[in-house]
Amino acid sequence: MRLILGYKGLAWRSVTVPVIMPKPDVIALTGGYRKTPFLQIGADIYCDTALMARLIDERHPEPPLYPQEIAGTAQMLAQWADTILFWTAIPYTMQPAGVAALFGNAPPEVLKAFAADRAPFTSNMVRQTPADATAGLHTYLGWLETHLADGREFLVRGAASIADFSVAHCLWYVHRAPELAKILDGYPKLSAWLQRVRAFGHGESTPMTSAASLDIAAKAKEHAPTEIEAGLGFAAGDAITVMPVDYGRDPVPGTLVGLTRHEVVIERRDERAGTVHVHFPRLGFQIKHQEQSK
Ligand SMILES: N[C@@H](CCC(=O)N[C@@H](CS)C(=O)NCC(=O)O)C(=O)O
Repeated sequence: MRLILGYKGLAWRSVTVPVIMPKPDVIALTGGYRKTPFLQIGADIYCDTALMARLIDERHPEPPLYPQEIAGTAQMLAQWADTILFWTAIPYTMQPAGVAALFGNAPPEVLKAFAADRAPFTSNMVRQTPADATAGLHTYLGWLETHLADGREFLVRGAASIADFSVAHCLWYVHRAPELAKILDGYPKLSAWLQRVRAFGHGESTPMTSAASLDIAAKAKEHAPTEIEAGLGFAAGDAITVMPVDYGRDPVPGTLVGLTRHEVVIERRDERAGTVHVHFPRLGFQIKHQEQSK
């Protein structure tokens, strides 16, 4: 997301959230969605990078994230990166050399608390061993290298797109641990491409506290306009829950105020953040009537 903000040349404010639960100020805004990152504009909260990227592109169309002629391929590649490549990069980075680079000299309690916090995320997966993840990552890096074999600058037909940012995100994890980053040396075109994407920078970011963020939500006078498309199975005012289907499956309850093929929006009230609209992508999220989800 930061590279996308850099690509678009945007100024933004940044709130650092806790690495593990509890995250009371996050939950005040999202209603129970705990993943990082999310985006706030006033009292509208946008969860998941797929939706955040779409929103930023709608508000700031140039340069485009989804150039028309490659939008389909770019989004398929981005979805592959966000799921398959991500869940190969993570176990690859979580081997001892990666953990040492990420956590430095943190005491063992910190590592234990982190492992316990994330354990439910992978409880339904066959966890890749370092050997599995290394083999898988080599295969995927090889595939990506072939995309760039003709000397193109960016992954899909040479034009920068969402695909570049989704893939770069996964390789950022790999890149942060110098010992493990050596795996990239075997892929010179991909390494040069990663430099190119990272050169977009992060835009202009100013730190802000979570208290200030809650205050902005509480003081906002209006919400972004939403619509409920007919024929999608739910009606305005329905009491629903929205839940990611992959991992971190915390259902968020609220009143339906927006539903399209792209997003679902619920309204909820929080003592500190006021009346908040929480937006989720439709894809990859389950919507249920509240009585069904009990
Ligand atoms: N599909 C989500 C995935 C986000 C995700 O898995 N984030 C990780 C950190 S990179 C996370 O939330 N970990 C748990 C946490 O931060 O509490 C997205 O694209 O935003």
